[in-house]
Amino acid sequence: SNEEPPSTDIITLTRHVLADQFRMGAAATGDLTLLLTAIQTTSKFIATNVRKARLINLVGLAGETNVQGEEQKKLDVLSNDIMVNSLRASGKTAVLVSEELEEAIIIEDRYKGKYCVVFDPLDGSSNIDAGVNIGTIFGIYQIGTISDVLRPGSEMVAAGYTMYGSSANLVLSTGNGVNGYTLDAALGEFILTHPDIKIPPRGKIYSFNEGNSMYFHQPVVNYLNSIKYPTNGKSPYSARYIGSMVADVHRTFLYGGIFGYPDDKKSKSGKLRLLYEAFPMAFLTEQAGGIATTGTKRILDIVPTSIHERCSVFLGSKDDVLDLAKFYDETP
Ligand code: AHM
Ligand code: MG
Repeated sequence: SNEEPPSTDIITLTRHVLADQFRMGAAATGDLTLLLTAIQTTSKFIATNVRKARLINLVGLAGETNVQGEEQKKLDVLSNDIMVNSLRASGKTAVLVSEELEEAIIIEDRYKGKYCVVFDPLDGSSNIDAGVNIGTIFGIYQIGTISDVLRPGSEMVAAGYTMYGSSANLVLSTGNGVNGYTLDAALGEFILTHPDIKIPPRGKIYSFNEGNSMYFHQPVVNYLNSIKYPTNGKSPYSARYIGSMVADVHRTFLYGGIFGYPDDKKSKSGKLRLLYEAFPMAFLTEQAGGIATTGTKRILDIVPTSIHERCSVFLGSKDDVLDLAKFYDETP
């Protein structure tokens, strides 16, 4: 056969992150690598269960019981539980903030480490039951106390997401560019497949929920008109909207363009959550050479006032986001 022998020099996520830490020399203790190992494990667990969800009754409401009389767990509850358990057991965390939990979890002394992890265990909930791409989003701070959690996104030491689609893709930045890894299910390892992701400086795709148009503020309406009805012979942009932030952002990173979930007349602060949706994605966007803004200010500069607060989000290709920002500048 003409099949190539397998490479014996595969770059796993752990190997890649370790190499990065070696470069940092004495400053690196290996703690972040271990923490990321825990996150990888949760992503593998969630990926497996997303795939089996239909078969093992994970689809539907939490609190129901199955035919064996066991309590069913919704995928998002299950994903939250595995993340909390695994991050606590890693011994590397001090505080956990999850979209699924009203209050932050303070890790007991026995397991206490120096990192705070903010996460949305399973984002894109409206897509779960239809089998459409969903994902996990996470951000990591190095901290001491709970009050430290309310710090700007620019202080994150790492951020990433895992997209559960035709394959599981983990995209990660530890502050030195962005890399994408694909889960090799047979090996159970995330393998480097997308080294040094850079967002194209301009794209041809916009990704907004235009069903909210009647509530949009004028700068957003004007911007969308400008790309749908371009002057001087340019072609209009294409629309792509999945409704899972992870999938819409992932496509934006690879193909370019702009993703937006603005605040509007109805959702006064927007919909997306600052700590565990906007911050990690903004961190990755900037690390990949793009821009992430609320329309008027850099997302990573926002100082949070509460753990579940929301914010307006536009991110993607530099030139496209700058075009959008111009419409905000022009509106008094
Ligand atoms: P969720 O946390 O309830 O899943 O909501 C977040 C999701 C994002 O993934 C996505 O960008 C957005 O909500 C889509 O919202 P909408 O359905 O209003 O377009
Ligand atoms: Mg969410």
